[in-house]
Amino acid sequence: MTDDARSHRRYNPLLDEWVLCSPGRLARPWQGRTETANDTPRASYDAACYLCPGNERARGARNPVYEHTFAFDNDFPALSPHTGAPDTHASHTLLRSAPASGHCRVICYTPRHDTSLGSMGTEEVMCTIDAWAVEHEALARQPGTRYVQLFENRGQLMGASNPHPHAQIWSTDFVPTLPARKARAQQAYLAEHGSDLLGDYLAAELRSDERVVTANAHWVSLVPFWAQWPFQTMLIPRTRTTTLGELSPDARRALAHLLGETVRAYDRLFDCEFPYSMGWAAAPVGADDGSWRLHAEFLPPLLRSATVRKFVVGYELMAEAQRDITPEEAAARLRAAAAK
Ligand code: H2U
Repeated sequence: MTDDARSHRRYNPLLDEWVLCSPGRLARPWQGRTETANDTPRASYDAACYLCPGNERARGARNPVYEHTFAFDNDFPALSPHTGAPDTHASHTLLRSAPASGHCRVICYTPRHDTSLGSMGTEEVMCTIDAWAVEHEALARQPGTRYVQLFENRGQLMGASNPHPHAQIWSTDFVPTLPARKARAQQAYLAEHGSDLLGDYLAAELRSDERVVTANAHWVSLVPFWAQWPFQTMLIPRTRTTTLGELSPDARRALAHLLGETVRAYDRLFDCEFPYSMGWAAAPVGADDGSWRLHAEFLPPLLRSATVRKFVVGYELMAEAQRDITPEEAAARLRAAAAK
């Protein structure tokens, strides 16, 4: 067994958890499930799409004939602005519940049904970034909002209900589990080292250059040292910022470039519309103490090809996150795809 193929664990300082890395396992035979690559070309307008301009949505509302971005209240929201159910299980300290309220919105990136962040022009991606920032700020301003999470599910494999390019944004009157862990980790790091965790991490990655996929004057895309998903990437700004709204016009343009490059590299890797969940990790609302650095995460499920995915099952569900291909190899393959 080569050194590279030796199993080891890597620490994720943002989530305070370990990932088991077992590079040798990729040699195992695969007779399990293969997915159907679902890349039938789409038309630029689909009369049956709930998100295309002018169309009626599932609950009867009609979309305007929008020309750039379009955001609306989710017709099937996971949270409502009214405070959730009272604590009905208080009869035992182990049976805890808590009220939860918030808003859920949908953001369409473009009227075109057949595009994506990888094929849209830079100006269009900038419009999308602006819409993300505006929506984030509007939800963050609402009284009681403590966190705003923006995410995009791309592809049926990741549960996207519709191929029209869009994201969802949910605000909550609580800081959800993972952002709360990230906040604690970044605060503890600042208290101990006097600098921000992701800033120091980025500096270390730029020195080694092993896991960087693509970079420009404002942003870096890399496969995190502790990545769980085979081709997971993280987009980190070179200057500490806490929300998209704080980005200068130059930083937004640079981000638009990097987003396009990232998604195109994914699409070239296995020659398919690469499925992923992508999301923005902004600081909790009104809580900037100098520790949090804005970042985006792409979590794509594909492992060996357009049709063989990673399953998070068994050991990973019971014991610890695990990956086969090393983050360094994943980064090298994504770098090559980005350079094509
Ligand atoms: P996903 O593709 O990630 O599921 O996002 C689409 C969202 O759009 C989903 O949350 C909403 C769904 O509830 N939606 C509407 O609000 N109205 C519709 O008519 C269709 C879909």
